[in-house]
Amino acid sequence: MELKRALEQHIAVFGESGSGKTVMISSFYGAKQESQYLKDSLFHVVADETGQGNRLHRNYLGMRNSARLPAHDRFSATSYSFSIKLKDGFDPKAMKSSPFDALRLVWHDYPGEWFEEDVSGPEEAQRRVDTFRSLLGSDVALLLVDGQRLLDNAGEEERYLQSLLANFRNGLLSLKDELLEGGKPLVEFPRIWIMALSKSDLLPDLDVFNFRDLLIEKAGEDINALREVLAGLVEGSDALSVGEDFVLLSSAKFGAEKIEVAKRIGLELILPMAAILPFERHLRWARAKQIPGKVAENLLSGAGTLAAALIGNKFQPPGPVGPLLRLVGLVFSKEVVNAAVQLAGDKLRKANSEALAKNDYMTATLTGFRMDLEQGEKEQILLRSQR
Ligand SMILES: Nc1nc2c(ncn2[C@@H]2O[C@H](COP(=O)(O)OP(=O)(O)OP(=O)(O)O)[C@@H](O)[C@H]2O)c(=O)[nH]1
Ligand SMILES: [Mg+2]
Repeated sequence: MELKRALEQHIAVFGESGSGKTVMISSFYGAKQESQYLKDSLFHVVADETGQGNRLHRNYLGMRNSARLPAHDRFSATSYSFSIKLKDGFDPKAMKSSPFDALRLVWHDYPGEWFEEDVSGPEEAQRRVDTFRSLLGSDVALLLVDGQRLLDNAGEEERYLQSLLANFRNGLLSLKDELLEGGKPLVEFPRIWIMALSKSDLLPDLDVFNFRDLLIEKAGEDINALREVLAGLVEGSDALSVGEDFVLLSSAKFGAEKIEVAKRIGLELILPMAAILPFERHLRWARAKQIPGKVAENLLSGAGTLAAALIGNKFQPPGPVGPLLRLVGLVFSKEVVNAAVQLAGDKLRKANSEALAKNDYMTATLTGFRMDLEQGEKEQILLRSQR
């Protein structure tokens, strides 16, 4: 079989110690190994490193079966690579016309201590910079806001929120000189910074709008300040969303005697957010001419292929294309991209069931991801930027 590119999406997760990073990735991965999931889903999620996958799975089983929490692994920044493999039964013809035949998610954990505290020596300082560099290829970053800490500071949440955001800001500033070689701003950099409430099960009355309002009311200035720092790191800083998207997450319901891993919130949105949000957002910015050329090229290189896969590879002869669309993908006509961008609501559901009927699993999976995002908004656990 002809070997094609995997569409690879990276996501960076920033969270302080105890904010729930390890539990989250364990719950994300473990849930996808449950027999019911394997049966129902169109794809399998497989850790590219077997040992790492087993560790996450074991963490999950420990929680599910014995209410045992994963050990803290402070300071250990790790990247996890997962392949999203389509289940057998897809139509090889549909696959053949698809511009890629696999998806991959790379998940980067960045420990918040490296923002909170001074590093212990030059070696750790170097590791901190190297780790940050390794996640620069991520399109999406999640900034974890710890639900437990919000509860602990009920009524004066600003105390926690302002210090959290100040830590992130100062951490980034302290990395700046080493990140920017010769002071040159970065082209490749996460441009969508989502505020994510972890442990949202502890705040059952808070929907995503309340979460947004709380952040804006109690720490709006700090979000602005963080945005300014991030803007100072990147080329084309108009193409940047900081604190404009919000999501609620919970990895399980934690009781004294049991941990109910089936009661998750928002974890099903992680793959769709990583795969689809950048596509939608980058095209929108490109159309609004918010991106300078070099940046556009970088951001849009995958968009055309994703557009084609989303609408089921209805390839069209390349008519005259403008410069933007030439970047989006040489062979993709304006119609393909427009059709993909505008796919929503009933049209989206129709495209999804048509793809399913044709056993075109790649299109079905990607349209399914977009439906997940719409559903997340309906359930008020996700709020996407309108910009
Ligand atoms: N209620 C609730 N508690 C959670 C959730 N996720 C994690 N916790 C609690 O938070 C603790 C810390 O979670 P971890 O995942 O270990 O945190 P971490 O971010 O990996 O922390 P470090 O390894 O120290 O960087 C867990 O032991 C749980 O008690 C959640 O979704 N809901
Ligand atoms: Mg951890």
